[in-house]
Amino acid sequence: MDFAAQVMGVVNVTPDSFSDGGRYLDPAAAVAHGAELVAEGAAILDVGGESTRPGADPVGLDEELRRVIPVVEGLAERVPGTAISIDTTKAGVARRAVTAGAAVVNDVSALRADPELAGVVAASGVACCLMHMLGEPRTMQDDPRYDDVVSEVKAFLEERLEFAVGHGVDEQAIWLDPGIGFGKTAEHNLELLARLDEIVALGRPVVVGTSRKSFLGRLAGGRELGRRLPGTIATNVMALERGASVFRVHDVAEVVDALAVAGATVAASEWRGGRRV
Ligand code: HH2
Repeated sequence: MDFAAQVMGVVNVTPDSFSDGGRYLDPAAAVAHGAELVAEGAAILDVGGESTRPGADPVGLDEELRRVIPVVEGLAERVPGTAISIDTTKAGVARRAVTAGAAVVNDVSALRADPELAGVVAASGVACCLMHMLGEPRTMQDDPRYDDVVSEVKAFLEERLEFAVGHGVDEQAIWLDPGIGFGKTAEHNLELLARLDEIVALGRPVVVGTSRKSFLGRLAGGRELGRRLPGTIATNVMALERGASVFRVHDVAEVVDALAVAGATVAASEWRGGRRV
């Protein structure tokens, strides 16, 4: 099994993101933060200009462009060997971000929000992350229900994968994400993490984003944002063990270390007396 985990560092250029809103609104601050995350071991930087936290208001195209494009341009110059991901649902943002140097489009709507985004991804040949979300950010946490969350998320991702390929996106460039916290209760999140191997079985790299999310705080007895790193590490280590490939986090240095140790331990468990068992 290959445990070449890649850490995706989060660079939010928003006033209202749930954990770091307003900290990196100035492009220079966002670029400096991204460079710091790369020095800490991030292989990918995910630049976002629209918060998707529960209850967040949508952002218009011009405002989103104004926030993210200078940051993508700045990062492309400052950390040229790093893959830059643009976290957007808009074709207009993805198009400009790719021109500015982005190599990944991370779409939390899985190509449902903007009918033109699939074409932009296909034409530019960049990688694309398709994420599951039930409902839309404003209302997604209002009593989400599933019969079997894992089977339903898996069927959704399979359908979106087919949709993307049908619209000319190279299958090899597609990543899948169960969308932890996007229209899910804590129990749904836990079941998705526990049975992540079923999503991995779809055969595409799986991305997980648990970083600092509220269910981690609740499970640990009511931890505020600043005290959710242990839960972030625990869930990312478990996701690694179940075959995830990309780990989207705010606290890069700590997660890189945890995944290095966890990955080495999993690899050691597969070898006995110099032989793979
Ligand atoms: N989570 C968030 C945003 N984008 N993309 C993927 N692929 N997977 C995720 O789990 C994911 C994501 C939410 O986190 P954050 O960016 O910190 O907050 P906000 O949406 O408030 O900006």
